[in-house]
Amino acid sequence: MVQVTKEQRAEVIKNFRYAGVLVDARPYGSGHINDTYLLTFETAGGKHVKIILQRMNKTVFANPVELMENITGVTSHLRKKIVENGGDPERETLNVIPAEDGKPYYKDSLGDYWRSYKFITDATSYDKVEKSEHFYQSAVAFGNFQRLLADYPAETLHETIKGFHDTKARFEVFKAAVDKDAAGRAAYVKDEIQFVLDREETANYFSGLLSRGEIPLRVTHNDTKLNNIMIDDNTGKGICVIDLDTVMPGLAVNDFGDSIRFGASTAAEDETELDKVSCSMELFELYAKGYIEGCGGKLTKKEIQLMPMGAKVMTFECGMRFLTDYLQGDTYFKIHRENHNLDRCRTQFKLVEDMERKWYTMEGIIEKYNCLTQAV
Ligand code: ADP
Ligand code: GN1
Ligand code: MG
Repeated sequence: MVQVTKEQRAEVIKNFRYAGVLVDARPYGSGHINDTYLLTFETAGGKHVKIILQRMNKTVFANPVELMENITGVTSHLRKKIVENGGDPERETLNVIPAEDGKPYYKDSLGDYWRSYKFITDATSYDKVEKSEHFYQSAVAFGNFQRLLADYPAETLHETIKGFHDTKARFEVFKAAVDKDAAGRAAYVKDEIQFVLDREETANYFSGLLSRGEIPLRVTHNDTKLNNIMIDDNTGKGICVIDLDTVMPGLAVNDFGDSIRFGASTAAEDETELDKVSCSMELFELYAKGYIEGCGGKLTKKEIQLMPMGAKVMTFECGMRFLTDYLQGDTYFKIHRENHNLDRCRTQFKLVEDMERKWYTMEGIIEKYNCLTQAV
């Protein structure tokens, strides 16, 4: 997407209901999709108030209005439950700040869509596990999120990205990208292409189970990276689940798996020294324990049993998506250096291989917790 100009940002800021005088505005966060800014306002009493402002990615999200309908629906539902449970709805869920016209977004004169949230203070979103306890707490929080949305009317949710975790369909898109070779890069990545082609069964695994009714479709987050959760700086608890763009009907095993892919890796998603990349079984176990606890008995035994497969499928899918984007000329994920998507793809495939090696260890860990649950 075209860079945001200062004039564009100024127009947008004027059109939201903010109190006070703007004293600072800067790019913020390390998401791969939206353009996020941190704004600071000084109010009449001299207090500094922080705000999140985001330009939604219109290449990725075809219908920002429907997307915001999902977010206002989900956050109102969460707010109600948080209040009922005696929690603090200002910090434990995202709070949308309306535009001047009362809508939950603003469409600027260039046709870009923007939205704004209250900034969650005294909390941090981590790109890497710094304390293993944080990872455990993020698992409890993502599990709670799943539980709190268990009675959300799924049929009212728009599918913000069609077939988002339809790994089978993504495999077909990948093959088409190889055939088209739009950026002329296929010859450089023969090994990576072969890695994907050798794993068609992995790509198809969940679609078969779903169509046979062996696992349920639930309201899920679908992008459960560690940096999509705010960890409270004082208590170390997962205080708020953020980045709700992809909340849609999906699989709980995929939510579990995506967290493992990102947070249980011993290295960053774009690490270039592949020797550093492996899937930590200690972190895998901690997350499994926290997620099962957080879901509070809502998961079936079959879903729990499939958790290692969720980890492998999500990691494989993500690697395949990075490689597809590399082949298509880096049009989807934001990149910050040459070959960035290829570097990301390689870490994911290294993790998949490591999970394949550690398969029985992962199954053993999950079996242990599955025996402890009351799930059916
Ligand atoms: P992307 O889809 O690009 O990943 P996110 O919605 O995850 O965008 O936002 C990017 C980053 O901005 C997050 O990782 C987090 O650090 C920060 N952020 C987003 N919303 C808030 C919020 N309400 N309060 C504090 N930080 C936030
Ligand atoms: C994107 O938005 P962000 O950075 O949290 C992507 C996820 C990928 C992830 C890989 C809407 O997540 O699906 O798993 O990058 N989000 C979207 O880091 O495509
Ligand atoms: Mg994010």
